[in-house]
Amino acid sequence: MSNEKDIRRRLVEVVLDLASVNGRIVFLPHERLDADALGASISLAEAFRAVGCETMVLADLELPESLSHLPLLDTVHIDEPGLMCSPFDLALAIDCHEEQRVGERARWLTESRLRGSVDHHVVSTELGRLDLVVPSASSTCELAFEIIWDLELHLAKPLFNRDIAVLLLAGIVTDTGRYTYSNTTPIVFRQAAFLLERFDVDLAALNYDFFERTTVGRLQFKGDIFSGITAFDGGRILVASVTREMIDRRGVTDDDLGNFASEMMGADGTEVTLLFSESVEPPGVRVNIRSNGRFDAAQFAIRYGGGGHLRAAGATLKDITLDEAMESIIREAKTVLDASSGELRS
Ligand SMILES: [Mn+2]
Repeated sequence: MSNEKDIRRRLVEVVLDLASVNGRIVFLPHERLDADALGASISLAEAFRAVGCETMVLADLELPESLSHLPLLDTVHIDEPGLMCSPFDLALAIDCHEEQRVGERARWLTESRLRGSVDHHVVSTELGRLDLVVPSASSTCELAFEIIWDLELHLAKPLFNRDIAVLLLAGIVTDTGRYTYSNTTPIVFRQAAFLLERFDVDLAALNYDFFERTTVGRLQFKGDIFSGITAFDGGRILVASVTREMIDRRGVTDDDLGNFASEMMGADGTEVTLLFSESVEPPGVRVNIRSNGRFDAAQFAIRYGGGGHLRAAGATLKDITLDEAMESIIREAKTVLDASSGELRS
């Protein structure tokens, strides 16, 4: 098995080869993209373009309002059926590595000459030669930083710029919960220090936009969700749910429900939180899973066709009602939690 450094070197070599012939590279952030997927996609696209490649970031839908304060959003293209463009030399899935996580856009992975990914989720499919998947990394933006750093050193030419700094910090700040989650390592602080020393980035404004800015409707929506929390297993599992009616009533979007699932983890004695929501695109029921690390959220999500990390994961179940999904997943979560507690006792 190749290690992370080998794969990164290989990826950089491929990019340099493509740069010498104006090769074409497409970046495919996962569906329902977040700051990390978008930040890494645009940063890498900018850096690879600066070394001579033609690049395109291709998202599945219009970008959510919650990301509208980020730079370079006008460089992002939205996929549509029959989108005409010449074939790509390299297609990279970003912040995911499975075809199903990019939905309809998976055709670009299969039709491109080379394919790969840059990701930090738990591996759930077989990886190829250009799949840089590092579950110990805080974020895909952390990996994007390393790739751009390698390119800078190799070419002895500055590639980071202020926009890239903002985008990388956006992904790192959100995926580490502003440097509070267990994935916050010395590496992320070193990267942040480098970016802040070199560029004038307003970190306080970035934090405000991601974590504090809200609306009255959103505050009321949060109250609706939290007032409906139910405790199972003596409070070890906390469950809440969101119907379309709740979303419509408050006039909000369901962009960042994961944050509510994380906030619920703060309740004393909680080991797992499950936040269920009726999803329109893709249709079905979404479950956001958070854990204190004793319950493997990633492995649990993979059973339902989802994925993620040890402490934070999610899945979307198709052709199922909210009640059905809740009943079967809560039952299964109890079984898994009981089994893992048994292992700890023995
Ligand atoms: Mn991420």
